[in-house]
Formats: sequence, structure tokens, C-alpha cells
Amino acid sequence: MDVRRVADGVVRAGLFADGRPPDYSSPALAEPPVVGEPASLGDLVESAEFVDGRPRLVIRRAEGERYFACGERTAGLEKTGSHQVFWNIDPPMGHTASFNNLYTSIPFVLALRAGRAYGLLYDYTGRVEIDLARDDPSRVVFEATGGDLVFYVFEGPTPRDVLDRYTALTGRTPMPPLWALGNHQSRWSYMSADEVRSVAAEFRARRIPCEVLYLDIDYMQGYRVFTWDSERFPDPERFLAELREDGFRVVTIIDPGVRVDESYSVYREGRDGGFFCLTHEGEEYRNVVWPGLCAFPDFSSAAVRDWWGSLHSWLLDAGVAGVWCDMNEPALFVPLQSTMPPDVVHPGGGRARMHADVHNAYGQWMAQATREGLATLRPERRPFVISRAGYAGMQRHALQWTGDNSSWWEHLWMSMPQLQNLGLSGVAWAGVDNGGFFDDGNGELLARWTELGVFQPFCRNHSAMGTARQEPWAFGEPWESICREMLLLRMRLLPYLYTLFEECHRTGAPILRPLLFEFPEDETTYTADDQFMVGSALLVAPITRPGLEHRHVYLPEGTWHHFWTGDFVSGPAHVLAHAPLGQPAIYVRSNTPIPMGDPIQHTGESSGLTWRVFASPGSGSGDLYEDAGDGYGPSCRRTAHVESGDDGRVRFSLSIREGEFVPSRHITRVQLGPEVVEVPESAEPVVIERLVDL
Ligand code: MIG
Repeated sequence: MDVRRVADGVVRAGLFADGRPPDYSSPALAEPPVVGEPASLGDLVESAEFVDGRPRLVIRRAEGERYFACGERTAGLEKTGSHQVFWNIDPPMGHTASFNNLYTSIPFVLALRAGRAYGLLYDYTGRVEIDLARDDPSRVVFEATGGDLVFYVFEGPTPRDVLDRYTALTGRTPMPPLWALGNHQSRWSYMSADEVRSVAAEFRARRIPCEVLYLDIDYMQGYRVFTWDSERFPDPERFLAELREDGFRVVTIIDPGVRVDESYSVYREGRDGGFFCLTHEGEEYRNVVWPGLCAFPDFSSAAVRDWWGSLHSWLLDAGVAGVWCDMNEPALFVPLQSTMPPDVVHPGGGRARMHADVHNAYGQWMAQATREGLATLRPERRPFVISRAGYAGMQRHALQWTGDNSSWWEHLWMSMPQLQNLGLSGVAWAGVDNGGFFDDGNGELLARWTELGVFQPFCRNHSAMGTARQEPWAFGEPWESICREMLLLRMRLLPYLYTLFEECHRTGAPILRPLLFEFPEDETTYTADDQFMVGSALLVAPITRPGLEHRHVYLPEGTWHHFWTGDFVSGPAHVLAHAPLGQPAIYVRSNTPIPMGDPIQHTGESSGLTWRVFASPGSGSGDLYEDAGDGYGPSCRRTAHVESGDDGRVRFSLSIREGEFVPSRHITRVQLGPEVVEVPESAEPVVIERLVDL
């Protein structure tokens, strides 16, 4: 086995059968592979071999070691004692805990024992299975159906270190445009421009924040990608410009299937360019999806990705703000909810490969094509791309939404471990369909879901055709008001969330993160998956059952303030939180100042800045990152420190503003207890001292 250190704290191992030359290239990698220095893996590996031509890797399990991550999963946060399958599919309706693989496959495991972590990525884009000490409690076994045996080990010692190293190799989440952090509203489908206009008007009339509206498949002419239905969406340019004036952006869906149709230029270009996947006999591979009979771009080829990317001028020129890649597992209708046969050929622009070997990369390559296309067409803007399918490293290209959940309380609960494991797998920018996609929701479910949803890095309400309408006002009062208040809270949290995105972009730290990320030495956190952290300052414990107003919350070491009352508790502690509708259990880490904005309707409105401080004896700090909210211009950063004495004297200080970006506001506010202090906004340091009733 060829074992080399390829970066600080990252060791790569490769075993190549049949005298094949080593080849470490992979869509997982942000940069081309390096040669590296010879290294050793100690006694981690028990065996690495090919069994009947199939790779098999056995890792020794240290006593008491526990496992997390594994990408997009159902069920709980901890994966010890489970068997995981990595093969992208469009799963059947009603994702239950017994489901294994979903739309995205990231064969990455985070191992943790007594506070010490390491990570392992098994790098193969075909089918992989990982047995996490289920069959044998002393082993973790990786098996693949083909390819070379290539894996990476990421040293800790903390989960934060592992994520830093993992995302240094597989790439970091790009900075999103600020508007992408606002509230998104979708439905399959808003059927006409008039219907979209009326949804937009409702948001503004009801003063419910909304930033982005979605066009699902029905905006197209017979589901032909890169076209507009001329009757229902007659003048897209004017329509989108009007919405833009009212502060809305529009994102359109794009599927990979291209309708086989001689009179359709996208098909003709693809066919003439040899851009589609082929059958084993060399014919165009065809299957049925929404448009009818389709051909499928071979996204493994850079030339095909360039072509696909360029097609997005059809959308951007009309004023579309971002693109939503769906069905890119790929999902096919014959047989229903199937995927491409293993012997489909990806010509790859000279590097032909079988579908079986690249299956899990198909969706990621489509997302890459989309992102690169948007970046080329609008170099001054940050691309906004959503993807359903992906592989390790997908965070470089797109955010992940977790597909077709259901309007069930169980799925509200499932969102938490699902997003936490995605965050531990490098995919920090993620979100579920708020309110649930399939089946009919109800007011209480939507309200509780919104209480959780506003803390997701991606906050979008989406629902399926034929289900109950699910816009924030759909179920009347009191649910509408609760949704409004929670969405306003989200808008107030934008400076904090944007700062977390910058931390994620720089270090790979998840935005919505499990408690174990912050407190890896506290083993109680390893299974505390019905609550989560947003950054290191906020702990959120949603209610995910109907009729309940109370729930258990675990507060790790430190002092925690109840967000609504300010009361504080010293952890570690198990508390019973009272969380009536509209007041979800949110706890703030003491003395950690949180930069908050104003309750705006969308990011086009100007916002002030308030440092919110919950103080108790002790000290802490918090950061603020700012830039123009789009593009690649200058940024600035400052740190706020809090020191609180036993006598109630609280000292708040703001470091000098570093960086070239100058925020447009004139004053900055600091909220210490009930009192709000105003200071002129400048680059100079600020110190405020007050006596606060702690
Ligand atoms: O076959 O475009 O997950 O969000 O609304 C269903 C229609 C195709 C699946 C996506 C869903 C979307 C729906 N799509």
C-alpha cells in the first residue's frame, strides 16, 4: 500500500490492483492530487486487499470508539453499530429511520473517543458500504464494488481539527450571497407568473419576511430545460424585474434530462457535440423523466460541463438569481425511481468510464457545471446553486437540500441529526423542506417546524403538488403570527449567521453543529441529537411533538441564558425548558456577544446592528464579519469582548475594525441587560462599562 502524508495531518493510502498505476484524481478533491511524503498509519489498518477484485479495508476499532457523519442519512446522529450504504438514489416516499442511502453519498466517518477524534474518507464514486462495528464490534469494514482502494485519514485531536483538514482537502463552502440567508418560499409548483405575483404580494402585505421565490418544473415549456412556458410565464424578464423591485429574487429548477426532440436546440447541441451518456453499444442512452424520453449529459466531461454551464444564460439573462439542481442522482422513471444501469458509458471527453464507477459523482458534476456556468456568466456575483445529489466535496459547488421529506412530526425530529451529520461531513450549507414536502401539514406542525427551520443554514419552505398549501399564512392564526415572529428572528440573526458562514468558509466548521463539536470531551453530547448548536453561542432545542410545551434540554459545561427570559443556568445540567408556541427553547452562552440586525423583510432593506450581551460573572467574546454581501470585494471584522464581575459590573469592548470594508450604518447599539447603549459606528475601539442586575 502506498501511504503518504499529503497535507498537515492528512495521510492518504492507496492500493492498486492488476498493476494499475496509482491514480488519486477524484471529484472529492478541491485540488489535483499531490505526491506527498512517505508516511505510516500506525496500527490503524488491520487489512487492505482485493477480494474477488473488490476492495476491502478493515480498520481497528479502539475500545469505546464511536462514529458519526456519513453524509446525508436518516435516523440518529450516532452511527456506531450500523451498516451504511453509499449509493445515490431517489428514495421512496416517507424517509424512515430504516432507510439507508438517500440522494447524496459521502463515505466519510468521524470517529470519536474520550474527546479525541479522527476522520476517514473512503474515496470511490461507485457503491461503497461501511460496517461501523455492527458485524464485529472490534472493526470498521469498508467494502466497494470496484475501483482502487483509496482512503484518507484526517488527524484531530478535536472534531474541529478533523473538519478543518477534511475541508482543506475536499474544499470549503464558498461565501454565499447575503440574500441567500433570507427566507425562501417554494412550492411544486407555482403554476403561473400571476400566482407567483400573488404569493409575493401576500408576503409583503402580511409583513412576513421573504427573500427568494422558487419556480419548480412547471415554468418550462413541456419540462424542456432552459425554456419558459410562453403562456403561463409570458414575459419572464419583466416578471422577474417587477419582483426584484419588490425585493424578491427567483430561483429556477433544472433537471439533467434533456428531451429527445429534433426541434429543441438544447437536445440538438448535445447530440451533435456528443455530450450525452451512451449505452454499452454506443447508442445515446435514453430514459423517461418529466419531459418524456430524454438523453442525459455526461457531466464527467469538462467540455460537457462548460456547455451545460453556458446554457444558463437563458435563465440569467431573464433575471434568474440562482439554480436548483434536482433529479441528479440521476433519478429515472423506467423503472420508476430507478437510476442509470451500471453499464451506461460516460465518454468523459477521452476518459471513458462505466456508470457503476462514477454514479455517486453524477449529481455533483452537474452542480459543478452549474456553479462554474453561473460564475463565468456573472463573474462579479457569488453563484447560488442547490443540489439534491452529491458526493464528498459537494460543498464546493452547491448547498444541499435534503429532498422529499414528509409533513410528519417524525421528520421534523429527523431534520436535526440529518443536518448535524451533514455538517460533520463538510456540507455545512444545508436545509430540509420546512413544513415537510409530502402529505398535508397543519398549523402547529408548520409553526414548530419554522421554529427549527429559521436556524438552518438554508431556510426554505417547500411542499409537493396536491398537498395542503403551506405558506406561512396557510393555516391562519395563531400559526401565521408565530411563523412571522420566527422569520423576523432569523432576519435579526443574519449578522451572526453571516459571520458563521465566513468561519465555515475559512475553517470548515459547521454552522448548525452537534453539541459534540463544541464539547467533544463530554460524552453526554454524543447522543444529544434532538438539540444543536448554531455557532458556539446558541443552543437550540426544538419541540418536535404535537401538544407539548415542555422538553428536556441538556446544557453542557458553562453558563447558559434562556433567550426569552435571560435567566441563567450553570451546566452541565439537565433542565426542563418551558417552550410554548413562539418561544422555542434557545439558550445563549454567557458573555458571548451576538451581533444582531433589525427585523427586516428582506436584505435589500437597511439594517442596524445591535450587539446582544447576556452577562454573568466571567468573560467571553464574539466576532462580526461583514462585506458587501455579494461579489469579491473587501471585508472587515471585529471582535467584541465581555468581562463581567461578581458585582454586576459588565465591561463590553469592541476591537478596532480591521479590513477595508466600511459598513454604511452610522451607529452601533450594544444591549447589556435591558439597557441599549448607542455608539457612533467607526473603526475605533469602543469600551462601555455598566452595572447590570445579573
Ligand atoms: O419527481 O420538481 O425533490 O423538491 O418539487 C419529483 C418536482 C421531482 C423532486 C424534488 C422536489 C420537487 C419535485 N421533484
